[in-house]
Amino acid sequence: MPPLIWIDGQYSDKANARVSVFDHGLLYGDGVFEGIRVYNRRIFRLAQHLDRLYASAKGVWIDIPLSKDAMTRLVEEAVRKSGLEDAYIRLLVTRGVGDLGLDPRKCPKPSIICIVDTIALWPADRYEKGLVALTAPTPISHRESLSPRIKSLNYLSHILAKVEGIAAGVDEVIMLDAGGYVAEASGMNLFAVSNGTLKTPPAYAGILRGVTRDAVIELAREATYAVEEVPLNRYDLYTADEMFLTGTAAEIVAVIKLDGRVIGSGAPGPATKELSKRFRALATRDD
Ligand code: PXG
Repeated sequence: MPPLIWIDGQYSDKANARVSVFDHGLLYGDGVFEGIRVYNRRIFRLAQHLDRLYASAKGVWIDIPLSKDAMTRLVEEAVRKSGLEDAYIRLLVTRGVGDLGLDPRKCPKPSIICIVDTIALWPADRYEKGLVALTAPTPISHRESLSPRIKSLNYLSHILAKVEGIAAGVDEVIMLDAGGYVAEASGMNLFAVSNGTLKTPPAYAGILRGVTRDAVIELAREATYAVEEVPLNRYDLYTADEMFLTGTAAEIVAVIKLDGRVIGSGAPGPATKELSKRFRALATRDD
């Protein structure tokens, strides 16, 4: 099924979808976005994604020219029209078309783009065997610079980290914050499991608060795991029984080696497997 694209009121196919070269989203990365999954035609946690989108926009002083209700209807309609049962939605709001200067006052109206397509980050064997990861030399941006809580179109530090991992021949990278604590992966949140307790860095500390992260915390508590949102350093990851990553695109995937150290048994552990199962059940349930 080909991707379906909606740009400022018009549907197109991939070959015909066009944006202006004067769009500040392209010129400056001036915009915000969401990545959202559809399971069995149902959009997973759309309201939470839209809350985050509108909060990100507020964080960068973009006034989205559509109410949340209208945006909900737009995304639902695009998914329906795509005909896809399982899909990945990329929803963007850019500053809009302006001139070649930074001044956002030259951009009269933010542009809205909604792409409905599919995504697969890893081949199936990575979900079965787990990922090999490395700490990236590039840290995430300081929370008082460009807050990592804002899902902005500026992904260069995360992409640099990803490239550093690719150059080193690993599957994924772990990024540190300015204080040396572990923050997140290139596009995923991270969890360590030690003695039946899940630990993950606190959202306020300067990471993106993932929708999948929130769902996994809820599922883990339902499954009677203790969950702690605490600052973690690499030592906590090296010595954990299990480690896994969460994200809309990646879903849940184990990390079995970090910086050359084998994590736990060197295979996806029981908590990772149980939470993956519970996550799939939650995402695909039909009610
Ligand atoms: N941290 C960052 C920096 C992200 O970009 C997540 C965490 C997970 O959040 P959700 O809400 O999805 O659970 C993300 C989102 C990719 C890719 O190709 C990943 C994201 C967005 C776009 C592309 O890996 N992850």
